[in-house]
Amino acid sequence: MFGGGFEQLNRAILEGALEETEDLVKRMLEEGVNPLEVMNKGCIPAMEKAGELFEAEEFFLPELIMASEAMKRAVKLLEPELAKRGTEKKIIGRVVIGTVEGDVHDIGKSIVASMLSAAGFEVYDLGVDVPGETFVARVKEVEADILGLSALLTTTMQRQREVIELLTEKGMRDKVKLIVGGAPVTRAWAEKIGADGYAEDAVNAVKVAREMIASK
Ligand code: B1M
Repeated sequence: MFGGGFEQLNRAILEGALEETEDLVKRMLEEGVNPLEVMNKGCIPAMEKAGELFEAEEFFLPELIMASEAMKRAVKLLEPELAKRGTEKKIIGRVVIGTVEGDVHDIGKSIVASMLSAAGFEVYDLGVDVPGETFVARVKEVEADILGLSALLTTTMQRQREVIELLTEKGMRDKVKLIVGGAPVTRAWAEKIGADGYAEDAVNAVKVAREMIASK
């Protein structure tokens, strides 16, 4: 069912069909499909399409919310399977992650958090709409190696810069490596605001985080 199955799952998510989404994901996992492939081919394209339809005003907020809800159900089923595939048992580093203040988009950030966790990082996911002060306090409290800031809106990208400024103000900038990400975020933006790393997706976020730990 794989090729067609991914399309079917994309459609179910897009339609916000919660039960169908869950059934399809469960079936794929039972059939031994790689959970990362289910995520990348069966789920993420549906959210990309939802964004396009929203932009074209063919989708409005209620549809977007339903599609997100279906996506979250899929992610919930996939998370433990992704974690099981994590080969490293030893904790390789501590990561504090969250979506910046004013921004409630949590799907991408949560995928990044689960993948980091599966890769052997101890992850402190602070959720969404997280004030800069909260990030800084948590980094200090858990002595994080890495701070990950997600932003999905062009307006909230600016908060990433502010968190970096706050870390500098508190004399903590050299204590933690910073990764930024989210749909509008680019490598150029990451460099401009002085972040240490940028990742376009969850797989790359793990790669960048590993490199950061290795170079410490
Ligand atoms: Co919103 N939204 N949304 N939304 N939403 C976008 C971002 C938008 C591009 C849609 C559009 O117009 N095409 C647009 C932003 C435009 C802009 O800023 N220029 C937009 C808008 C405008 C809004 C509202 C303002 C709408 C309104 O109210 N009128 C509002 C804002 C609310 C707020 O935050 N204050 C809003 C609300 C919502 C919902 C609540 C309905 C819902 C979110 C539900 C939820 O998360 N619980 C929602 C959704 C679902 C989307 C889209 C359609 C999909 C986002 C998503 O989940 N993608 C989105 C369109 C789009 O992005 N194509 C859109 C799937 C996810 C797997 O990808 O999040 O990109 P992504 O994460 C990826 C990478 O970016 C990366 O890895 C992830 C996995 O591969 N990544 C990182 C993410 N974080 C990372 C961190 C890292 C590293 C990599 O290191 C730390």
